[in-house]
Amino acid sequence: MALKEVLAKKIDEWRPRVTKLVKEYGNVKVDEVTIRQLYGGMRGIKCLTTDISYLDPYEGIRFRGYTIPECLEKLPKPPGKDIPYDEGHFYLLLTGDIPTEEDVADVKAEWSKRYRIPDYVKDILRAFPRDTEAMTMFSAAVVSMQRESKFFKTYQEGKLGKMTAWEPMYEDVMDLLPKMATIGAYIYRIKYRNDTPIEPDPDLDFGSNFAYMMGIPEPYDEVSRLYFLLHSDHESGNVSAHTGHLVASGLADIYYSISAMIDGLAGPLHGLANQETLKWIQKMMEDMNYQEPTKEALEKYCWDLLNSGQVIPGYGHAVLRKTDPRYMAQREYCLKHLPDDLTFKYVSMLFEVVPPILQKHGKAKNPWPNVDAHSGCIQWHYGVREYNFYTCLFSIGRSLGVCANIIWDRAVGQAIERPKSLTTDMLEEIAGIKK
Ligand code: HAX
Repeated sequence: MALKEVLAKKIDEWRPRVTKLVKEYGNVKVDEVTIRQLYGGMRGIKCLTTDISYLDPYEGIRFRGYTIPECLEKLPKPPGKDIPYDEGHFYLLLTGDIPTEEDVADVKAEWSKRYRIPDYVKDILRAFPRDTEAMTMFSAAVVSMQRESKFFKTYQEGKLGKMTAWEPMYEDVMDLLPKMATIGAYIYRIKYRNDTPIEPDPDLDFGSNFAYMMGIPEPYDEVSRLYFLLHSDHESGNVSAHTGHLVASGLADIYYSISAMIDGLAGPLHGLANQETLKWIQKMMEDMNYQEPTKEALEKYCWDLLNSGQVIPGYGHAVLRKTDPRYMAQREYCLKHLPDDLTFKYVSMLFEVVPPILQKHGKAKNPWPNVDAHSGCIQWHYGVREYNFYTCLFSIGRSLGVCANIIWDRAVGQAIERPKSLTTDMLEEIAGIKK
């Protein structure tokens, strides 16, 4: 059965569960909210729903109930390769089922028709001054394609029904996702490779096509598939996923929503952390004359950073309380494929050195590394050395999960988001400080 039919069946089965919860159990209390949480980025408040992924603080992410090692083992892979198709991972995110080879081939065939980006997108990208941030170009390219939206067209024609709204959203997602790889690679080639874009090859899978359009030989296809899978989703509350969901909740189409998601990734506490980490490590390597790292030298380096009031990039997490399994998956890749890479040796030794230091420092609730402590090192090894591009890679991966979430938002009729605000006066009253 084609993906859309499988999804339609799942949606029909799912809706009564949501309806029952809201109608019969709508007043059941889920959580309480404290003043600390209101000022503290709403940390830990249980106020969103998603079935695409769940982040356990001690176990890390599960995509549709599967851990990262389980996904890497169970999802279909291209012949002779170790890392699964992103097409199959998207199928899993969307349906909750591990796809067959045939299911993956269907998605691959759908995407292969849709890799090419319109000429006007190329013109827009070319019109940017070359020193424009890659993320700015990415966000603008995606929103520029809004005129293609079938969801928006359906709305304008007055045909957007609550029960059917997911269908044009699904079509938009299938149009946009393959283009995310093309836009990313296009920006890379015009900005950093002397304006030499490479057109997509429709016969290739998502990760291989990206590697091909980047102009980087194997095993960069494996690196790309792995990177996109690992970054695809992390529940709904992180800045990028939440921004995408929030914008879509106003019934904006996927182009507005994913452009906003990209903007949400751009900050140093979120998606930009991967380049900040690599920058920091490479400065450290330079200061140590590119010698093999020693524990003592790294310890001093970390304490100097902390004592200057800065955070150790790539360490800590708002939810996780153990080493991020996305970090571990990349570490395993490096142990297998690039054990002698000097940057990896630094990354590896920091893994030994930083957690005890952060514990001693006593501030960070989670002293362990997150995904961003590792990813830049692999990209650098394969020749992607333009730090500012790294968050674009994150954007391509994250769009897989955010798109799956937004289709389901429309399928179960998620309402427009509108939490309530309070003033400082009101909180002082609630706290009993002021009468
Ligand atoms: N180094 C030093 N101090 C740290 C720290 C780190 N890596 N992580 C947290 N802290 C500090 C915080 O700055 C905070 O200090 P103050 O009380 O003085 O403000 C204190 O510890 C408590 O913070 P927390 O509750 O443990 O962490 P938060 O939930 O507030 O923030 C962050 C989580 C990921 C933003 C944080 O750990 C951080 O800044 N890490 C470094 C940047 C980074 O790696 N970001 C990527 C995260 C993964 C991601 O989303 N990628 O997209």
